[in-house]
Amino acid sequence: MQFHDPIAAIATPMGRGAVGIVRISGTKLDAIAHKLIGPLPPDRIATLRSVRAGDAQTIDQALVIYFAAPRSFTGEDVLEIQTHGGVVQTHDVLKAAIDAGARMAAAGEFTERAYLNGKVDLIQAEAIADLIESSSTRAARLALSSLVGEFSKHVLAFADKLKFIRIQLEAYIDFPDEDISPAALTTLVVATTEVRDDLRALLANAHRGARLNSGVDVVIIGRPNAGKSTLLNALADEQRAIVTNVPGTTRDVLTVDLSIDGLAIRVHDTAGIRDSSDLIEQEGVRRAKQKIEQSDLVLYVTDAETDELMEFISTINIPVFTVRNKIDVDGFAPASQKTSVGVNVKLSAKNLDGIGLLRREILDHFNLADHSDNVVLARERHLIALKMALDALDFDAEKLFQSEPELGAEQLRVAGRALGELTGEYTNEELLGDIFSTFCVGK
Ligand SMILES: Nc1nc2c(ncn2[C@@H]2O[C@H](COP(=O)(O)OP(=O)(O)OP(=O)(O)O)[C@@H](O)[C@H]2O)c(=O)[nH]1
Ligand SMILES: [Mg+2]
Repeated sequence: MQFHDPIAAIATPMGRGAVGIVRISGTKLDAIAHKLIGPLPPDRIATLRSVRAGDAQTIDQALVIYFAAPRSFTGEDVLEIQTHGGVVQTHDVLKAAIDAGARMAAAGEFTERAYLNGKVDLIQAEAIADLIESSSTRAARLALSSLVGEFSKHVLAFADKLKFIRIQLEAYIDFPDEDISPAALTTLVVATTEVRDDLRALLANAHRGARLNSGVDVVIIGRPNAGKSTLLNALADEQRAIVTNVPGTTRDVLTVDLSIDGLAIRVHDTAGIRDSSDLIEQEGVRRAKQKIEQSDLVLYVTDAETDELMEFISTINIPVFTVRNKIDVDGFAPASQKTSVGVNVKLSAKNLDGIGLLRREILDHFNLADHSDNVVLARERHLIALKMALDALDFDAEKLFQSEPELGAEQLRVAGRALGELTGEYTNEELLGDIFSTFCVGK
């Protein structure tokens, strides 16, 4: 257990509430406690105390709980003071804690200490932030599963397996006169292949989880008057964009955040694409095209079987759903059909006919329609590390282990190291700074 100087912060949101919690963690807590609330109360027993400011004046009656190291969130001694949750009150108690010898905690510093003291690994520490930030129940559940160690468990198991294979391989390297026996070779090759396959599956699930975590960008494009803004409103379930029968109504990109079955989606409505002499419209068209590059999916809205945008659409190199709108006019039934580049959907945005179909196809496209439990809530950092491990294992094990076992062992080491960086077994200051600085103060 490492001990650090005492830090303090308000752990509850700013503003008025029934309680406001001031949390203190570190060494020398008894000295601070003495000035603040008298002797430390018994470990883990909620105790009512008077809280005193630096000038010995009583500033609050509060419930205090002392968590003796190492059985605390940070692994250090922790004192929690549950004040009456007024803005002034909570700040006064924090100030008193500072006057008594603590210093203001930096963002994420409590969690960083929990990590440094081995209470959580890096994936779990990140999951704490993701749980707090989660925008849907599904994302919250996944964050919790990471927090209790589900994601880490897989990663650690793979790392262990890789280490085991490497040690076996190195045993052969140490005795160069002996050829690796066919049976032993087969075992190592099979084990390596297994790890590689499992890692690939984990990466795929992590990709799905990353989308749940950060959301996806979907851009609606098409000719003027095709019904793009009407479609946005239909997806958003409210009248967000102006709809008129005047072609060229939308100019600015209008973004609406919505959630389909737990998937956070940013939908961008854009100006109808056409050659226009109107300066404002030209700029709108430029922005529409620019938005395509930053998106994960294009909804190409058209109200005819073909239009002059077709050629332009075929040059887009991200997935495109062709949304044939206004089927109420032509008398088509709502329908959807998967194609090589995306999906064709027939709907009426105005009559909300077929919108459910489109929603389902979007979920399906991002592979989130099934509620498989294997999804892990991943961050970009996790995807990179998993990919690095997978790349390191991209070799013909049978050939390499026989012909160049040293190189094989090195590749296994690199893969293991990438997994170690994931859990925080190997890390550096900069990475930790990046991760914990995004936390809120008091966490
Ligand atoms: N009959 C019918 N009319 C629709 C449908 N969807 C949109 N419209 C009508 O088509 C016209 C244009 O709709 P918008 O949603 O403004 O079209 P847009 O593509 O955003 O147009 P711009 O912003 O000008 O590019 C409006 O009069 C809508 O009411 C539909 O499904 N059926
Ligand atoms: Mg519009």
